[in-house]
Amino acid sequence: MAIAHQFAYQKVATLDEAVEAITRAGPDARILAGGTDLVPWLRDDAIHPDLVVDIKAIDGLNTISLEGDHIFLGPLVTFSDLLTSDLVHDHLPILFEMADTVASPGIRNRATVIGNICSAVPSCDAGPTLLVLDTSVAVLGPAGARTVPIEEWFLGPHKTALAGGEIVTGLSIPIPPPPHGAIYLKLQRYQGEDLSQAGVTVLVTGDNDFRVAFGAVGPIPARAHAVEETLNGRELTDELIAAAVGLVPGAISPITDMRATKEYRARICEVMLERGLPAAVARRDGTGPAYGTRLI
Ligand SMILES: Cc1cc2nc3c(=O)[nH]c(=O)nc-3n(C[C@@H](O)[C@@H](O)[C@H](O)COP(=O)(O)OP(=O)(O)OC[C@H]3O[C@@H](n4cnc5c(N)ncnc54)[C@H](O)[C@@H]3O)c2cc1C
Repeated sequence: MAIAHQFAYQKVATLDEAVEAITRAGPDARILAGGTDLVPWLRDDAIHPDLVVDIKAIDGLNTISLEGDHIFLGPLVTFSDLLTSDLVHDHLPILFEMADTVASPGIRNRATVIGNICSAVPSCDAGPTLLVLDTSVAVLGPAGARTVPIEEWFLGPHKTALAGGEIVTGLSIPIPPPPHGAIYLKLQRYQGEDLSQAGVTVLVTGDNDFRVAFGAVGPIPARAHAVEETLNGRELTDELIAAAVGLVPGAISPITDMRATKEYRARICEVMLERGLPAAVARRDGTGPAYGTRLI
């Protein structure tokens, strides 16, 4: 279907210009990054913006940089950029593993990580991983710059902490102190271009500090704090894994939709955590499995 809705289009040269444009236009303005969500929504008549502000011509927005003990991702960093970045491979290979599960190369070449969390679809693959990494979302708006902790970012399906006139200018991701291990498990109906039926990211540090976040099994991707509290500071044993898995039903609220039933989603989350916990610990301890290996 062709795009039938009429809207103004503005290509901007700076982020300040982008903020000015969307502030002037009011709530019915949208930023255009990779367009992999925005364009289908326009085509399907699901959104009706008065103005679309294209930020793709702004120089330097696809930067991945090391800033002290953080990795910074600019607003035009795509999932393909994560796959090819040496910084990501060396410091946060979990971002590589997550990006490798997203869509197909054609989509990954355009789809930005920040667009993914701005769309705030419950199944967004970036969500659980950025949550366990305690990411900070940098925002610029008419009142200036501010930072939103990722745990306060997702407010509901398609709802974020972004206020009127604001845009996201970057993600600051702390690198957990070495040694650490992490894993992202994503269940899809088939390997390839399919959204998550259920996903979980597990991160473990040298002190057995565990972080666990689920995606696609609730209105927002979310940390499982009760699961983490049970695990924290303890050596992983079969009994501890069983105790953590027993807490999964209370940590998620899956629904039935075209991709899976809520019962299947709930069960598969238990299986994924059961496999993910020892695998994250094994990665931390240098015994694999290699990042990118699919365990589900
Ligand atoms: C065939 C297909 C398969 C897909 N498979 C997956 C998948 O497996 N996993 C997955 O998680 N997703 C998947 N997606 C969705 C994924 O491509 C998007 O979520 C993408 O990451 C969004 O980024 P974008 O740059 O394309 O954003 P756009 O489409 O340009 O924008 C998306 C939304 O974010 C806003 N936005 C973008 N950047 C900013 C910014 N800097 N500041 C403020 N607002 C901003 C836009 O205004 C818009 O509302 C798929 C999409 C398609 C079409």
